[in-house]
Amino acid sequence: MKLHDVPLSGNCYKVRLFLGLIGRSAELVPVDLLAGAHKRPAFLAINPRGQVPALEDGELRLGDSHAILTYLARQYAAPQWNPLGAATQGRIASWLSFSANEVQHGLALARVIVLFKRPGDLPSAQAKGRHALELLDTTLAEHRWLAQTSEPTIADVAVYPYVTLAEEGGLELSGYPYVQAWLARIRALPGYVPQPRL
Ligand SMILES: N[C@@H](CCC(=O)N[C@@H](CS)C(=O)NCC(=O)O)C(=O)O
Repeated sequence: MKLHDVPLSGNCYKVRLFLGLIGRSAELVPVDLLAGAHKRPAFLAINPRGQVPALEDGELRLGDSHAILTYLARQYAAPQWNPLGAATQGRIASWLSFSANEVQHGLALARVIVLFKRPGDLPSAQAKGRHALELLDTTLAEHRWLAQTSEPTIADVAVYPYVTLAEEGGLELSGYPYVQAWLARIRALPGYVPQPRL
């Protein structure tokens, strides 16, 4: 199995983290975004959307962090990570969408503006990020894990990276006690791997 990866990418970290939690490894293939390697034909043949992460496993070529988490959970992980109950499936899909929308356009965007000096509207991204943190804190005040299960699922793995990196986007986590407790629960899981920092 090969993971086309950028070490500082939170989207790639979702996959590296999940591989660690399920005790699997992948060959990490570095992609040079600055050199535009992700827009060249060799990479587009793996992920036509021209983004990392991208996974190769046998004949399968798959882009998008959430698609990859879903595949890995079904193919290699214990059922707890993506339980098949209808309500749980609905909740997991809802959190994966939250990760791709509120988190990506808020916490992740604020981080790339601050950390990588990318042009963008920082106050707007931070406001969206704070809104995402408020929603998370409200949920986590009542539930240990996002999908309201007794064990963590891929919903937690998808949302964790950009929340734990929120301070790199200028967002304080001190006002969100339930989010902080959830971050600590994830860090305590067997197989947890940290994200490299700049
Ligand atoms: N929805 C995608 C977003 C992936 C994404 O935005 N990847 C960034 C790196 S974190 C990327 O490849 N950016 C280069 C580009 O979009 O051209 C996912 O969840 O994997």
